[in-house]
Amino acid sequence: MIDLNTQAKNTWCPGCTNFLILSAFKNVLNELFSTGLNKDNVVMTAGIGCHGKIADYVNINSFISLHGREVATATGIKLANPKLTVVAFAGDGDAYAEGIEHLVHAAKRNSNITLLVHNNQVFGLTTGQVTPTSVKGYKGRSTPFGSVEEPLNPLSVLLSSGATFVARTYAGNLQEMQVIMKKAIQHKGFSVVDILQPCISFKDTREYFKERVCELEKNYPTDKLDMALVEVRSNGDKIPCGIFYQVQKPIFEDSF
Ligand SMILES: Cc1ncc(C[n+]2csc(CCOP(=O)(O)OP(=O)(O)O)c2C)c(N)n1
Ligand code: SF4
Ligand SMILES: [Mg+2]
Repeated sequence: MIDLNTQAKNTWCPGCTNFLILSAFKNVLNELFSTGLNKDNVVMTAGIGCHGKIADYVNINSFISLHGREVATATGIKLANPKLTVVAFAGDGDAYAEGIEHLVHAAKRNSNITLLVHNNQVFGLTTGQVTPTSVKGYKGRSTPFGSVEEPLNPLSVLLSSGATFVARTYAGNLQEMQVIMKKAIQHKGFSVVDILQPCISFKDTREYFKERVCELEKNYPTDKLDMALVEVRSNGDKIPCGIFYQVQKPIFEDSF
């Protein structure tokens, strides 16, 4: 077991579900180290926001980018040195608002990187403004009378853009989150995990998700794009989590 803790003081709100993502990532890294991955060959990038602080709390190579630029940075790092394992951490505001153009193109290119999105449905660090995934009616700093927009479905956008590994998980289910995170990192190609991550200070969705998240069926076929699009768009009482889609396609860095 490698000690991945750092000296940095953790400034997340006490009880924030980001702590679970941090634990899951450190556990997954240690599992990967025990099967041969070299710590020096791992790089994490992060955007700006509460999520971005995660780079301060893991003792590996890291690069905190501009807001919404963690995917562009990760793509560049991987292209410059393809032997590195590159994992980008983003917020929902970060990835799906400021950075969405980079996201779409990274998925289209099938860059061999992993993106983990802390989707808390708010701009957390700046105290609760609306983001593309905020629910209709959400009342926050920038929408005091309630958001009038329908939320974006990021996984539908990513599937349509060409991502070759698309998954959703819930930060409250640590074991499942770890399994999916590890498979995403091991996937050869652009992998993305939308992590439902309640922000307990500005949008506490813990009860909401606890009642609704469910696993995909055991025999769900992960190579059917049409089926994945239907599943990620499902809008019922339950919120399916798991790997919706995984296929092998030529990788950007190999073809470049
Ligand atoms: C280009 C740019 N726009 C706006 C900001 C201000 N800003 C800093 S953090 C943040 C919110 C981040 O929200 P999100 O990406 O969802 O991450 P969270 O804090 O929720 O983890 C914003 C708007 C900035 N730093 N840079
Ligand atoms: S504002 Fe929300 S996301 Fe940010 S640390 Fe606090 S609880 Fe976590
Ligand atoms: Mg957010």
